[in-house]
Amino acid sequence: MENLKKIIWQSPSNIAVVKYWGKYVSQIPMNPSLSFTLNQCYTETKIEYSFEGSGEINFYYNDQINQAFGIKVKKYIHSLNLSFLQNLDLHINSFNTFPHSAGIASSASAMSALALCLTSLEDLIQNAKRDICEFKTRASYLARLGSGSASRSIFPKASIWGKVESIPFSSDLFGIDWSQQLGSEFQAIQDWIFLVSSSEKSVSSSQGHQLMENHVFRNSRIEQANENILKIIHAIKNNDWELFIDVCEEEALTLHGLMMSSRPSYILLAPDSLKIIQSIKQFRKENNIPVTFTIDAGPNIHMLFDKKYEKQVQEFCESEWSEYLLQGKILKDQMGEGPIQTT
Ligand code: 2P0
Repeated sequence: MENLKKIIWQSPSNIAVVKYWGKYVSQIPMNPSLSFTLNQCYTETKIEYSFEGSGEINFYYNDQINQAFGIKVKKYIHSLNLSFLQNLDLHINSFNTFPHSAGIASSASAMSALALCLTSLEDLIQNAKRDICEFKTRASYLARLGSGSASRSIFPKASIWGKVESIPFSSDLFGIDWSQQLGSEFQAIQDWIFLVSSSEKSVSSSQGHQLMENHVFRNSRIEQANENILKIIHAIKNNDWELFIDVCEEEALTLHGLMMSSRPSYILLAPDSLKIIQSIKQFRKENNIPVTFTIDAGPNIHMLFDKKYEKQVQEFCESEWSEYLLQGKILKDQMGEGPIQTT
């Protein structure tokens, strides 16, 4: 395409400690969720656009046409009904810094990066004078429509998505920036991800959310998540790692418990997932170090701890999980500052 202009955003994945699991129509979550924004695990998306077009969209992943993603992306963009796109041709190219479908929320980073590009394009073409706060809210709103968890990736450090009565501005429609609320002991959270398996997930998140619709524990799960978000907010604000650990692990194991008790049921944890969980608990108990874990909808284990314990955690990995270290199967990430526009 001639006369191409471009927009590039890098947007990270995030890890939820109170989990979004179950939704109503239009991507409205059944319960509020809270996540930490990651740093190293991100998607970079470039949109090149030209004005003389007819609304054509081409999607490339790593510079190669990707049919499966392309269909999803086109469907998403069309569903947004953005009138300013009518006469634009879009040439979209994306890459991830981490293996997609590895159980690291790739849809969160991918959809948030795309939504940020679209929001920038909207600003540019409609000459909108949005402040940064309004810009992020709009991007988060658009990201949610692509993937619920993506609504939280827009913000630095920590985000809440879903209405919580006691949290001003919280909403089911977009995530909010919760970075200012972190206690001093939660300023440097590390997330070391044990890549137990990087094969395709046996159940997609969309299928997983659907399983909640008629789940026998549905109402008690919604109640539990609403209680847990208040507890974890209290814990993070007040540097209460003990309470944080309790809630974090309850949420992770509940998510898998819900999948195991769904109809049909799914077991996404692998033998190593359980071994890693047990060894983290043992390490915590023996050394009195506040390290915990969470899990997404897959077998990988996210080990969370404060940066000041990095040396001890490294020693733990070397002694207990050396084969994981040697094979590059421990991805060392940490809480990050959120998306960056590079062009
Ligand atoms: C979360 N997950 O809160 C939960 C915990 C996975 C486990 O949100 O259907 O890809 O695109 O809205 O956001 C994964 O689900 O689902 C997810 P859609 P999404 O991070």
